[in-house]
Amino acid sequence: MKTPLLALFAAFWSVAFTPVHAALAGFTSFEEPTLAASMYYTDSGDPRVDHALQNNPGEPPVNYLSVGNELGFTSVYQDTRGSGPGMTDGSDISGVQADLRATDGAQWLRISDPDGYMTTSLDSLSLSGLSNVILTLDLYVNATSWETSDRLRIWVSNNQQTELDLIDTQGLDIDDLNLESMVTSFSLDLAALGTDATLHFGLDSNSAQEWIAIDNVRFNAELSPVPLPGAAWFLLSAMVGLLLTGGRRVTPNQRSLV
Ligand SMILES: [Ca+2]
Ligand SMILES: [Ca+2]
Ligand SMILES: [Ca+2]
Ligand SMILES: [Ca+2]
Repeated sequence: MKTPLLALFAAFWSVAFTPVHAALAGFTSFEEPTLAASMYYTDSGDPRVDHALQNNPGEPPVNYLSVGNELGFTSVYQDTRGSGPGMTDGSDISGVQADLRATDGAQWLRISDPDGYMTTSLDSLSLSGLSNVILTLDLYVNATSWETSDRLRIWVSNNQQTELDLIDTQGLDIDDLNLESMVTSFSLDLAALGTDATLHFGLDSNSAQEWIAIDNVRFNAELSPVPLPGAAWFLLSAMVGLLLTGGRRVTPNQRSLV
């Protein structure tokens, strides 16, 4: 009787007190998109009109459809400068690029000289069933002469329009922020977002040397234990209770003697 009793206890304990498990809820290192022959991305859209950016044959991908491992992403351009060529000038090294400075693997995502505002957004990630979700990523900022009119923003949003910034240099000069020519790692607790998270990278700049790159994006989390339905709790408790009294079970003969 002892062996099955102990086994049932062990099963009961493992179900009742399942520990949380660390999990990688989502990630991208920009290793899956296929590298292009050219480093240069040339937008075929109208730079005076805000629009989604398209992938162009032979050019670095600015959009990626996930195949189930790395998160996918899409990119948009906004005309914040009013008079520039936007991303149509053929000299913008944007999209997924191979680079020895990539902090994970061999590729990263770069945004360069959009002459406007380019934003790349990752696929929305469901946070349901997760707890203690921590977002981490690496940012590289090129060293050049930035101006206050340039803006670097990395933020996370949810479907309720809540936004959390990892960095926003609006009104500041990137020259003054100790970010240039180095990798800066960011970490953000996403508890305030609730059920979903969408990560965005944005750069508004207007010079070929004004560029940033992102790599090694990870959403680390803990898997919440799945609560047992009430009926399962009742059944498990009843089985354990039955076995606990098994050594004193009343037989038909004994009952007749009482
Ligand atoms: Ca990478
Ligand atoms: Ca440009
Ligand atoms: Ca500088
Ligand atoms: Ca500038």
